[in-house]
Amino acid sequence: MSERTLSMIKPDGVARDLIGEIYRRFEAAGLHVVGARMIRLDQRKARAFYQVHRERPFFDDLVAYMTSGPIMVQVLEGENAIQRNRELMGATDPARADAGTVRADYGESVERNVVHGSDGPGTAREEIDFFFQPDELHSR
Ligand code: IDP
Ligand code: MG
Repeated sequence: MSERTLSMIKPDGVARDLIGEIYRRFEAAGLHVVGARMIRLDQRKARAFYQVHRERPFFDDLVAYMTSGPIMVQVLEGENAIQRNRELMGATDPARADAGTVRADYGESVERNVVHGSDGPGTAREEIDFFFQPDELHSR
């Protein structure tokens, strides 16, 4: 079933000019980029995006990291896009991520792990709506 997911290239990925490399991996895996934008999150927006983690000890550091520079936000569309993108990303902690995943190849730490991807259909819908209007998305 074709579905959509929200992806972000986090500030460390943009700063290291990994946009093209990561988009190449999406496209090679059959994930179409149907909407994309470069933005810089402010405190309010970063805190809102990561609401579910607000009680975690790393929350303030996470917000500081995510507001430290520009990010790319994109919507990926394809068969099993949510799961497929999570597979390309690898585990949250790059030290535990499978070889060949984005996080294993480029992640510096459990926090600075280069990419975000929605973790299920509900969060995918919410996260896409958080960043994009329907007319900004262009299905293949
Ligand atoms: P995910 O990005 O693999 O879905 P989540 O548990 O949803 O992982 O955590 C969101 C983000 O918060 C992670 O991608 C990472 O940047 C950061 N994070 C998660 N766990 C830790 C931690 O234990 N220490 C520091 N940062 C963390
Ligand atoms: Mg998550």
